[in-house]
Amino acid sequence: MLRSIPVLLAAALLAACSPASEPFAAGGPVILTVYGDVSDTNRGPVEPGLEPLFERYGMDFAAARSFTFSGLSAMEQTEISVTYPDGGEPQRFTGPLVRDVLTAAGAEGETAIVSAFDGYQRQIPGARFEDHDVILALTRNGEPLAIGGFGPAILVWPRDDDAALAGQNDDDWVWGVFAIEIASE
Ligand SMILES: Nc1nc2c(c(=O)[nH]1)N[C@H]1C(S)=C(S)[C@@H](COP(=O)(O)O)O[C@H]1N2
Ligand SMILES: [Mo]
Repeated sequence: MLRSIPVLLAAALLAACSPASEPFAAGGPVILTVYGDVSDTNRGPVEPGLEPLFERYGMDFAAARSFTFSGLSAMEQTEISVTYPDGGEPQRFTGPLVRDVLTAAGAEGETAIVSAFDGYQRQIPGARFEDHDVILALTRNGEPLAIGGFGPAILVWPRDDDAALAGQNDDDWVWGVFAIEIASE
């Protein structure tokens, strides 16, 4: 009986090292996939029959950069206190700068097409993310964003602090973000 403990330990250690456990070691499920004109990829093509949401929206790629919640949380976080929705109460959002996420993916295109679960899409020039400290927010008021709410991530713009964004409406505040395509035009 006692002799089985080292065996179990060895099995557990082996399991911890096996490829099947890597997604957990890497921080749980992927919440964001950046595809299109990206050079720093970490996954291959869309898998037919296994990635129905990509297929539903006609998202096709040979390679892409995927990010887990933990991976995005481990990047430098920026906090933005801002009213959202427009005219609402101030909220405190945190997350990585969008430009840092795009840089991590090796994004080389001009435009980011940001897609949400519900099919809502916004085409945003990459320069907007250079000119403004926009974040891919993962938390609101200290709580991780939930799916069903704004989660897994929402684009948050510092419109109350960045004079050039004053009066911006909510159109580019995409919630439920799960994919970003980098395109040349
Ligand atoms: N995923 C997603 N994000 C979105 C929208 C949407 O329909 N889907 N609508 C945008 C607009 S136009 C506004 S005014 C705000 C609030 O829209 P909502 O009431 O549909 O959340 O979210 C913005 N972000
Ligand atoms: Mo809107």
